[in-house]
This record gives sequence, C-alpha cells and structure tokens, in this order.
Amino acid sequence: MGEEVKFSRRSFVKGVAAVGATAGIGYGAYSLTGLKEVEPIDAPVPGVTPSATSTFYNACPRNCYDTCSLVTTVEEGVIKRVSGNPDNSYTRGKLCVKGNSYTRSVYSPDRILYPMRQKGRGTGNWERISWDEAFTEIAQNIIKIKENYGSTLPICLNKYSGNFEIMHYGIEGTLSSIGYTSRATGTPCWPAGIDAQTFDFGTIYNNDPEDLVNSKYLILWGVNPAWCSVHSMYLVEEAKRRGCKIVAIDPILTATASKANEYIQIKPSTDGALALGMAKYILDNKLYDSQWLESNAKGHEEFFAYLKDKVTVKWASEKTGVPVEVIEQLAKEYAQADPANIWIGYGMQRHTNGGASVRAIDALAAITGNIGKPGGGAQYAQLETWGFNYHAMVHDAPEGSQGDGNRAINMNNFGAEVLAAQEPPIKMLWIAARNPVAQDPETSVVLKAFESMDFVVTADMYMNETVRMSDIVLPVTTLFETPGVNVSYWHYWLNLNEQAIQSLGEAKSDVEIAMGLSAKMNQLAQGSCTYPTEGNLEEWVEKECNEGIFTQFGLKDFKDLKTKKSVKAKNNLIAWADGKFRTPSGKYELYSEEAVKFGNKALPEYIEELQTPAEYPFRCISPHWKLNLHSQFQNLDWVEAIHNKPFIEIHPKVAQKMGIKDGDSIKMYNDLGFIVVPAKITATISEDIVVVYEAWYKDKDFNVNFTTKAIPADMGAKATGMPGIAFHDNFVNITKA
Ligand SMILES: Nc1nc2c(c(=O)[nH]1)N[C@H]1C(S)=C(S)[C@@H](COP(=O)(O)OP(=O)(O)OC[C@H]3O[C@@H](n4cnc5c(=O)[nH]c(N)nc54)[C@H](O)[C@@H]3O)O[C@H]1N2
Ligand SMILES: Nc1nc2c(c(=O)[nH]1)N[C@H]1C(S)=C(S)[C@@H](COP(=O)(O)OP(=O)(O)OC[C@H]3O[C@@H](n4cnc5c(=O)[nH]c(N)nc54)[C@H](O)[C@@H]3O)O[C@H]1N2
Ligand SMILES: [Mo]
Repeated sequence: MGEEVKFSRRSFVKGVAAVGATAGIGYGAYSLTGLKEVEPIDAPVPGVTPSATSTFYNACPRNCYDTCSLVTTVEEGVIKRVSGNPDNSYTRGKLCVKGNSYTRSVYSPDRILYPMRQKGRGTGNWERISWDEAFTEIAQNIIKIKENYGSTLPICLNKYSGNFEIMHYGIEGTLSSIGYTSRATGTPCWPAGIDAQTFDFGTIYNNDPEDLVNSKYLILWGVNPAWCSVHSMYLVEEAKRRGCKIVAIDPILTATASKANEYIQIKPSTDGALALGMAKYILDNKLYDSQWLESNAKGHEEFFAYLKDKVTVKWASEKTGVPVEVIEQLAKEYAQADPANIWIGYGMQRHTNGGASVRAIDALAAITGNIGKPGGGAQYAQLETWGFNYHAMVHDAPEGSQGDGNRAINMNNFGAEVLAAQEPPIKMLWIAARNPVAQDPETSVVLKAFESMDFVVTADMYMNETVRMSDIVLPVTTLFETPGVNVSYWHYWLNLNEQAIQSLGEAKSDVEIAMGLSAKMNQLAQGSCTYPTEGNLEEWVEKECNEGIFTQFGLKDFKDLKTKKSVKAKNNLIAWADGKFRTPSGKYELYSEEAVKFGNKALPEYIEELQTPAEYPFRCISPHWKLNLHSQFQNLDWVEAIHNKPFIEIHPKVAQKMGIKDGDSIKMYNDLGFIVVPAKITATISEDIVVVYEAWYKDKDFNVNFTTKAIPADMGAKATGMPGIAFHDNFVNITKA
C-alpha cells in the first residue's frame, strides 16, 4: 500500500474530530437538528393488558455459538429483566455479560430512533427526517442509478452477522427484489475451516455440544469458549469433573486455557505441523484404527505415505515450538483415550494455511476412528438445523431487469473491490446488520470506498463508524421488538422469538424496511420492486417453517412451537454416526479431489506459514473480546463501566528490552496503518506476538483493522464463494508513542 492509503487514516481521524466538534462526543456522538429529547416509549404490545407483568420468550440472534433462549419480563410495556431460559439444557438459565445487558441495549440513550439524513458524510451533522422522506430519497437514488447505468448492479449490499434471526435474510431479499445487484460475498469468520471440513466430510457437522461431557480426552484447539461460548464452558468443566483430560492449544494462555489440565503454547499458524507430527507418532506406534479407516476412509494409504516421507516429530517440534516429548505424549494420550474429542476454533483458521491446518486436525480424528461416536469427533460447526424456507429472502428481480445475476464483491477485501469495480462501477451502498468500517480489514481502504460513493444507506441501531460514513440511517428494531425464530451453528436448539415490546421510536425491522421501500418504489415506478408491501410478521415467521423443521424438532406444527417456545432436535445429534459422508466418494476423504479443484492439496499436507518480515517482527493476533460481540455491546455505558479501554498485550521480555512499562502509550504500525493504545504487559502471550482485541469502542479512535491486510486464507471459496481472511497473519512493529 502506498503513502496515500497510509495517510487516509489521518483523514478519518479528522472526520471523527469533526463529529466531536459538531455534536460534542457524548451519547451517540451525533447532532439531531431540531429534535426534542427522546421520550421513553412504554406502550404495551397490542393485546397485552397494560400494567400486567408478562413473560416472553426471546432468542438471542447474535453471531455466537450459544444462540441463547431468553426469558424476558415486561412490566407495563417496558422490559425489566432478561434472563436465560432454565428449560433449555444448553442455556441452563444463565446468560453472558452481553445477554445480561440487553435491557440497557434496548433502552440505551445511544439508540437511533428515527430515520436521519447526514449533511455531508462523516460530518456528524444529522437531521431527523420522516420514513416517507427516507424511502423517497432511497427509491429516487435507485431509480436514477437504473436510468444512468441500465441496471441495479451499481448498488452493493454488505450484510453479515449483526442479526442471524432467520427473517433477517429478508435483507438479501430487499436487494433481490429491486434487480441484480453487487453483493459482498464470503465471510470474514469461518470459511477456511468450512471448506476444510467440506473436503474431508462433505460438510460441517458437529456432535451436539451437550455430548462434550461424554469425552475422555478433549483438545480445545484455537478456541476460547470461556469468552466466546460461555455456555459450552459449563460442558467442558462438567467433562473435566467426570474425568476427561482437557488440553488447550493456543498462542495465548486464554481464560479457557487457564481451566485446562494442560496448556500448549504454539507458534501461530503452525497447527498443521503439530497435527501432522501427532499423526506421525500415531502411525509409527500403530495407534491408528485401521478397521475404521478400511471401512470409512478414502486415501489413508496415501496419507500415511506422506507422513512417512515428509513428517517427523522433530520437524513438528521445530515448526511449532512445542517440545518433542510434549507432542509425543499428546499424540499417545489422544490416540489411547476412548472417546477423544477435538474442538477446532474459528480463530485458529484465520491464517493463510488455516484450511490446511483444519484438515490435518480432522485427519487425527479420522485415523484414530473418533468420528461418528458420542464423546468423539472433530467439532467445528453445523448447519443441520437450518432447513428453513427463507421466505423473507427469496424474491425475484423485477420483470425486465438487466443482467443475468448478482455480482460478487469479496467481503474480505471489500474496500479495494468496491473501488475497483467497473462496468458498471459501484455508486451506492446498502449496509445492514454489518459494521464494515469496524470489522473489515484495511479500514483506510474501506473508508475510501465509502467516501467515493454517490449514496450510502445504513440500517442499524447505534451510531457506529459505518453509520457515520452514511447519508441516510434507518433505525432498526431490537430482537425484542419483532417476532422471529432462530437456530445455532453449534447446538441443536430452535428458539422462538416473541415480540415482547412495541418498537421504540420509529424503529422498523429490516423486513418492514423492505416493505416500506417496496411501496415507495412501486409508487414512483410501478413494477420496480417485487418485495411485498405489507404482511403480518407473525405469519411471516410461520412461513419460514416447514414439515422438515417440525419433524426434526418433534413439533406437530407452528402452533406447537408457539406453545413450546424452545425445542431441541430429536435425532442425528452425533455427527456422521451413520457413516454416510457427503463427499463425492461417500467416504471420509483424506485424499480429496475436490480440494484439488479449488487449488488445494489433495492430502492434508503442511502448507508453509507466513514468515515474520524483519521490519515488522511481531505477529499481531486480534481475537474476540469477552465483553462484546464484535462491534456490538461494547458501546453500552453498562459495558463501558466495566471496561472502556482498548490495549495491546506485550510479553514482559519484549517490554523490558524496549523500555516499555504497563500503561505506556504504544504505537503499533505497519505499512498499511497504525493504532495508538496503552500497553498491557503479560506473560500469557509469547514473545513473537502482540495481541489487540478487536472491538468497537464508542467515541474512541481505535480500530485494529487499520493494520490488518486483506490477505486471503487458503480455503473458503467452495462453500462461501470467497476465500477466508488471514486476520492473524498481521505483521507489525511497535514503538513508544
Ligand atoms: N464474547 C464474545 N463471544 C463471541 C464473539 C465475540 O466477539 N465476543 N464472536 C462470535 C464469533 S462471530 C465467532 S467467529 C466466535 C469465535 O470464537 P473463537 O474461535 O473461540 O474465538 P477467536 O477469538 O476468534 O479465536 C480463538 C483463539 O484462536 C487463537 N488463535 C489465533 N491464531 C491461532 C493459531 O495459529 N493457532 C491456534 N492454535 N490458535 C490460534 C486466538 O489466540 C484465540 O484465543 O465467537 C463468537 N462468540
Ligand atoms: N481484526 C479482526 N477483525 C475481525 C475478526 C477478528 O477476529 N479480528 N473477526 C471477524 C468475524 S469472526 C466476524 S463474524 C466479523 C463480524 O462483523 P459484523 O457482522 O460487521 O459484526 P457485528 O459488529 O456483530 O454487527 C454489525 C452491526 O449489525 C448491527 N445490527 C444488529 N442487529 C441488527 C438488525 O436486526 N438489523 C440491522 N440492520 N443491523 C443490526 C449492529 O448494531 C452492528 O452495528 O468481524 C470480523 N472482523
Ligand atoms: Mo465470526
């Protein structure tokens, strides 16, 4: 990246300063021209007796393993308490810090409650407008783009994981219903691992996490449930109580690792070498399950030949920094325990060889015959419970739409690809359930892309960095203000989401926004939008369900779900128990031709990790933070009261060498950008890394993604349309600021 991009970070700092100057950085950090104070809205839901205390069941829709079932107490139309559903054996009556702060998140003084227009993107000079004005301006812009370019391809949607409730796929539906558009495609989250497991097993499919308690040996491999899946931590601890040995493998001694029987500190991005070293030991000592391999696997001879030819435990030790004896002991214990289980995290696959690492770890489970049985497996994720109709999502382009489909824009290189798009260029962005300015790599480039647009619309609940770069913001409801239904990508529960309160201010759900826009588009240009213009949302939730869902969850019909609220899948809770893999051969594929088609090795071979360049001697790992969910929750004053400062973790020896003391202001930089944060000196990390947790802090000029480059991971294109991103291959240097 050249000078220009490097310094565009500064221009963003100016942008923030301008917001502060206009509004005074305080709650919300935006100015509302001519607005009176927001009154609390406490009108009850129609049909609910005012002043009565009512209980509603809600479903946490955040992008989180736990996807909890919530019990919401409402008094006189106001939420008083949100707690975990005790009848759900995964949620177990408890919530995480974020869940416990839901009451604040709904009534936060930060909530955006009205549609607003910004006079000058990034100025903070917002004015309240009516929904009619907002829809008119958006519709006119869409119609103008169609006139100028002959298609709607200059409009680009960026939507991801702000809300995973099934009706929120209506956001994709909104754009489909106006024509073919450009779409941010792929995911910054888990794609390399998905492809890896797709090559090996045919798809992602994990055992019911409640089955973790049946393990005798559990490796937590680059996963941090103590922060990122707190309800699973109960299961890990219960397994331990029943005699299971817990081993954590991570470059950071995480809160999870601190609860394990053994912690193994590994050099980042070398997990494949550790897994292959273990496999070699297992092969040499004949600890593999030849019977399982004979009946279930394809290519184990080729894999064993590769191990014999290329892998030694000593090599694995040199690569990973893990002593030979530790690798041997780990391999022996793992292979001899029955059943033995591995939970493969998403953090560990955010490397250029992340997919290959996941395949090597999967191979351990396969060669030891730990697949398809209780307490065993290679757990990553599952989509088995996601068989909805996607009724809110599927909408045809209007008749006469030009083009033959949507255009894919890589979500993992969003800024650069938006800027580079030609014939036609991208002119308008629609952002919903997404905060790309905070969460995408190369923030300075993302900001340039936003600056270059003719028109930006963002639908969100809070005034975040992306909203600040928009022309119009549309206020969306929280999960308590709209009905829905949710499942998890980890556990096997399905949770109903009931509307517990009326929407605050003028907030609308994403589907209601689509309906309103459709009405306006058709008013201005008949036939220009196929989205329904009205509909009962409760009925729409029912339309998402089908016989497959009812059978899977033991429900008679939708009414039955409305009575039961939270239900667990009845069968297929042990992945691959039937031995029918969904690969081309129907077997577990240690040798995958499909992998070759996507430019990868057929075998789970080691792919060299990126080496630290001399000028940027630290690898910056930027994992997820305990108190937020990406850019969500950290902005709440309740959460800020617990913790409101980003920091950089530095090993004591590095600190000593550089004369850095705890709390010193540190500049972390590379050729892309920099951040300035206080130092936290800690021996929980190794000397070759620094750690900065990714998060959005309200009114703080902090975003680690100013330094992360859009470096692709090795896999992801098959299942998600684009390769993943190597967030943790971020090489930096540090100096005292
Ligand atoms: N509190 C909270 N919960 C969350 C989230 C959140 O932001 N906050 N996010 C949700 C989402 S979207 C996701 S994807 C999941 C993520 O859930 P996790 O995968 O558990 O979390 P991460 O922080 O992404 O990464 C886990 C660990 O991977 C380690 N790691 C990084 N590189 C390597 C490596 O090369 N080898 C090994 N062995 N380990 C490595 C990191 O040090 C980190 O401790 O959590 C979900 N839950
Ligand atoms: N450096 C670094 N960067 C990372 C990662 C990392 O480990 N390191 N992790 C990556 C991962 S795993 C992920 S999943 C991504 C997450 O990236 P995003 O999907 O962008 O994540 P969020 O910040 O959870 O949500 C975005 C926005 O959705 C809004 N929202 C919530 N509910 C609704 C709704 O109902 N409607 C609408 N319209 N908006 C809503 C929230 O207020 C928030 O502003 O970040 C990635 N970025
Ligand atoms: Mo994620």
